[in-house]
Amino acid sequence: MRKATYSFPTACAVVAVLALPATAQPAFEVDTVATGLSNPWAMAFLPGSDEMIITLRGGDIVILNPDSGAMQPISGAPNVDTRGQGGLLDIAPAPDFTQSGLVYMTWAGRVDGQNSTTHLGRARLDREANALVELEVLHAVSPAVNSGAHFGSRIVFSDGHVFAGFGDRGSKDFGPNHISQDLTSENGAVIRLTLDGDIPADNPFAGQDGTAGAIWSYGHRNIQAMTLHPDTGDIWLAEHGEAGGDEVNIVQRGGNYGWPLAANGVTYRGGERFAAPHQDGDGFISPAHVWPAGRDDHFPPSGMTFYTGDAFPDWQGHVLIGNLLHQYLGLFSENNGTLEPVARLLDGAGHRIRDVAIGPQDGFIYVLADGNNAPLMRLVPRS
Ligand SMILES: [Ca+2]
Repeated sequence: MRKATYSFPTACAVVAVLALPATAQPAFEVDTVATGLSNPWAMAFLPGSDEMIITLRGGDIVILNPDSGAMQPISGAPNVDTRGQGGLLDIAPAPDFTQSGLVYMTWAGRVDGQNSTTHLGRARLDREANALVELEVLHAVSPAVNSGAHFGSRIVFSDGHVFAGFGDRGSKDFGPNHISQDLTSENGAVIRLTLDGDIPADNPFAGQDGTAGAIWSYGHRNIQAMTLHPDTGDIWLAEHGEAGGDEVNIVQRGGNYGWPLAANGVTYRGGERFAAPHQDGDGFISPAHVWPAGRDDHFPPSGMTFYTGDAFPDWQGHVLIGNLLHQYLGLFSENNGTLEPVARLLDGAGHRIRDVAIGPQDGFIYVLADGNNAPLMRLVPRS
């Protein structure tokens, strides 16, 4: 395993005061909670504690106290394959974390020879030993592929099950045999498993010949965000398109989300269309929101969450989505499954955004940047 390096954080410091554009948005300050994170990918607050757990793509895990800035490395992370976009990816405490201490993770791992795939596993956090112990691989996405691209991935818990979303491994076969349209392939899909990693008998394709029973929805390109709607309980996800065509989707059981047969993006080279854009009646589930083709407009998403805290009352029920390429945190209003852009937060601050979370106690907006010397920031209302 290749280990990344990281440094310990400095104490919290207010580094900038940003006011939003002239609309009636609340002003906020940006605290730097920690600095020096080496390619962080995901963060989650640990229920029953003041701490958060953060993955570093190179294969390390740290626990951070966001108020003191104290950071503790945690041993026992899985072995990861860091080629390309691989490495240690998402992390999420189990629904019964306060009793079980279990955390679920996804990562890119080598399977055989040059072939790698996204793994879903869990381990128990022994906080006194600063270790993850009893690591179990619950599922390895099939088939493994010789590619360093598009591993996904995110984890959410719903309905007593674990859901995880994956990518298409960068396949450029834009026809009907694409890996995301192949029901024997779990790439480019959302899967649903029991918390122990078994395939539930009531999954849409379970028990059918020529299908992978773990699949819940398919026809996705590269899922980078998954979160639950706070009122409906629906799973929302965000996925990267080709050049443009980035999408937010509301996940339906057995749904086909169209990639690459319906796509609003264009090819990276030359910018030509390779598929009809999503449209009603095409047999695919249209996105809740789609960004158009064109490199200046597109919105390669990272983490996504609904705002549910008390610190920014005007933003209750709004959606926050990180934008990697254009380096801001998008704020959107949501109404009956449609999004409207409201503001670009942290625009001009110079950070690719990797993940976003709401502090369960303080309601502050925690924003994890991307990069080899990345900060964790939080947005705090300006008093
Ligand atoms: Ca789609």
